[in-house]
Amino acid sequence: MDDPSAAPIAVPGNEIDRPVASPASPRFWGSDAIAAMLRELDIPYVALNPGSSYRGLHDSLVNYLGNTRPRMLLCLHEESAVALAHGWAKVTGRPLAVIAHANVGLMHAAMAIFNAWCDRVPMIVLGATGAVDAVRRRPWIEWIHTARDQGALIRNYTKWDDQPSSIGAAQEALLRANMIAQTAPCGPVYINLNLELQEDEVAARPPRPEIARFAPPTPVQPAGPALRRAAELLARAERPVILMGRTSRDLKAWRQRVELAEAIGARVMTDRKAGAAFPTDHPLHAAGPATSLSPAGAELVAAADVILSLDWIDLAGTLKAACRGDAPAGEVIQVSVDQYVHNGWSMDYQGLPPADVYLLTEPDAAVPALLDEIKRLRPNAPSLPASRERRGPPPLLALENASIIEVPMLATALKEVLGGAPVSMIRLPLSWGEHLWDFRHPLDFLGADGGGGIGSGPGMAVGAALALRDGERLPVAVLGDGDFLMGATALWTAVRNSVPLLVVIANNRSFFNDELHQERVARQRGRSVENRWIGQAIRDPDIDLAAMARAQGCAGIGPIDDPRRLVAALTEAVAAVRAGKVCVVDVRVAAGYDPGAASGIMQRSSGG
Ligand SMILES: Cc1ncc(C[n+]2csc(CCOP(=O)(O)OP(=O)(O)O)c2C)c(N)n1
Ligand SMILES: [Mg+2]
Repeated sequence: MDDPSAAPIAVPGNEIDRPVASPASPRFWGSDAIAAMLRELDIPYVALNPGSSYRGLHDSLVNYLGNTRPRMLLCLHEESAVALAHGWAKVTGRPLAVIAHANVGLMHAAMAIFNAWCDRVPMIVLGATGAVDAVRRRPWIEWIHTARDQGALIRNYTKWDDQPSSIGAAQEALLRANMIAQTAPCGPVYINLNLELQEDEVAARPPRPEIARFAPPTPVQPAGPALRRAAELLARAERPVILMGRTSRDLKAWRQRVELAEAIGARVMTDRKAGAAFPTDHPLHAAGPATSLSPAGAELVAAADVILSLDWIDLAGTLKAACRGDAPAGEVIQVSVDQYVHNGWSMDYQGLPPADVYLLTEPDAAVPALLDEIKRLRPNAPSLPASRERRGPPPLLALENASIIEVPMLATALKEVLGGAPVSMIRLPLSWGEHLWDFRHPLDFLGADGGGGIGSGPGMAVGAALALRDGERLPVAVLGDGDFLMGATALWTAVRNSVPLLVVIANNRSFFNDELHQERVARQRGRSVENRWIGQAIRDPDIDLAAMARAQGCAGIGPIDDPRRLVAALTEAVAAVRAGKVCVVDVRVAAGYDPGAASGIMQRSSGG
């Protein structure tokens, strides 16, 4: 087993939460072996909210490993702990560990785990339960916090779970968890560590597994007839379209996608639900990034003779909407391994798309292979079309003349304040229009929450900002007020761990998305649309969001409701973040969605 006294790595922020050394002792407990495995697996942080069910493991992390590699990130809610690991994974592609207390902690974590599942991010969730042996259970509390099959709480939206009953089995479970979580489609996995396993003393230290021999597999490289057929279709296509869905944050893969589109002159559509996949200001970028299909996107797909889906989220729904229910005229090439995690409980797999060629592989592996073939078949790339006119945010002057801040003005002001400085848009609100911000790098935008579970924004922003901390990018999250309020206490963890982050709240004082739904229903039923705000508006009293931020040690600015004060407020905020702070700016915005964003979300395919 690894010697925990071996030199700790310099994890930034390591200066806090330093434990005093415990007396040297040869004694060793089960949880020590489990903690040591987390270090072996090179997991830098564990996000957690404490609980006695894992007090053994907690002790091992602090007193055996010295709270270094991994280091604890105390969160105020399990949902934040999971969201934090989710945000981290969105940037790095790597898992953090999360520890959730027996059943109740896991129940709190559940929605966030669902988000991680739908977003296909790797994550290792550890849990615990009271003594399996009833004779050993502490009265009352350990009985209510013991469940027979705890993994069942989240089994329907995790890739794998286990409850090992020996140290050897726990080591193997962690190796397997690490491997499965990081094999595409990535996802959360869960290991439940019962009390005996953690708290029983171990006479002999178990042998150290050879971690390198249990690494996640490398992606399958496409080859053979299917690859050749796909390349032929693309090389001779006249109106090819590429739907760029879930892709990695890898810059080389980004450039290869650009090269592929250019090699065949394909128009590209991108998705707001996924991270940036293609430069939005490239002449071939023709639609998106949108949450749902825009009219421009629909036109593009309907007119295409070949459609290449790079793990596009809801390909069937896009084709159906674009072709008004008819089968697509173009030939469809599907590149995705997503079906490996489709199960009988969650319908997040979406409709079943037709696929004339199906490459069961990841986009990052498929693109270079397709490029090689295509370059042979079509050595001369077509010339690029003229750049598309992109609307862009309103001019700065609009802020001088307006009486109320519209959401697009947030983009105007952020652009003014940030200039050309590198930024990572960690999250954008539902009200944000696709034309407001260009993405030119895979880290320019990180996508959405995956599962549509509101409240994830703050936690994900903290996790992503932690992963971005040592880079040059300014981490920015523009959150809805509803999203912020459900997860606001996640920010304390950022302050505590010196993670700079800018949060701008598009505060329309409402769960506005659902006002639009109520309006729609009232309209359909011939009832009063004026009542759409009842049970939705977050007013009377208005909530002082900046004060909620300040209460946790963030800088808090606002409420800002005067358009003329917006640039000054954001200038102050960016300076605070550049000085290492977490800064929250509460901006009172007019309620309203970008028409493109709103229409698709509201519509049922039946027209309802
Ligand atoms: C956990 C959860 N509860 C409720 C919803 C339903 N819902 C979808 S969007 C939304 C409103 C979000 O409000 P906010 O973040 O302020 O954004 P806005 O719509 O006002 O722009 C709600 C309540 C959800 N998706 N997730
Ligand atoms: Mg709102």
